[in-house]
Amino acid sequence: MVTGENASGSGLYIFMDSNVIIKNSIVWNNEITLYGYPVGQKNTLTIFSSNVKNGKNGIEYEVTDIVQWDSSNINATPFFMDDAKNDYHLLSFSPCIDSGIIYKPDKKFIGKAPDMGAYEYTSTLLGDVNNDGVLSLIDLILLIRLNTGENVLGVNYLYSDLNEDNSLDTKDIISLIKKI
Ligand SMILES: [Ca+2]
Ligand SMILES: [Ca+2]
Repeated sequence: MVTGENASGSGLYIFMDSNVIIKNSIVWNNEITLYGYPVGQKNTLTIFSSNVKNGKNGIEYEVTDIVQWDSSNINATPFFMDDAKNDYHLLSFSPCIDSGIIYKPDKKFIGKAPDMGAYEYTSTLLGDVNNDGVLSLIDLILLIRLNTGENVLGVNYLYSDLNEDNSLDTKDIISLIKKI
């Protein structure tokens, strides 16, 4: 994630014949610059599944550079918790939640897909196993699957432990049934 960097008026400088890939990131309140240094160098930027302020127009580059801009990118206010205080956790209604791409099967995320930015949004609702902000039958089914030892992708482990005894077991399932 690159945000609010003021040095040299830019968030990210790409130069010296670089080949940079940006994914699942937020580039906000600054810009990406592909810089032709030394003169005549060709830089390549591939960017996908990211939130870039002003979209492709937020990227400065020279004719020798290549920008591979993917349609999975968005240009939408990220709604950080408190960016004035450098808290870049996402608020529950952030468009960056679940908008990233699953690029590594073993890379952990919470919800349907990874979030853009540095932090995965975590619902603080106890029992919200699928991290969608509500308690429903889907959470119960996921919790039962977890309880059988299945490795379920995208679950909110922390908030699956309903009785907060540091173990996932039938007690949590019963507790969730009572809440739904
Ligand atoms: Ca849920
Ligand atoms: Ca438990």
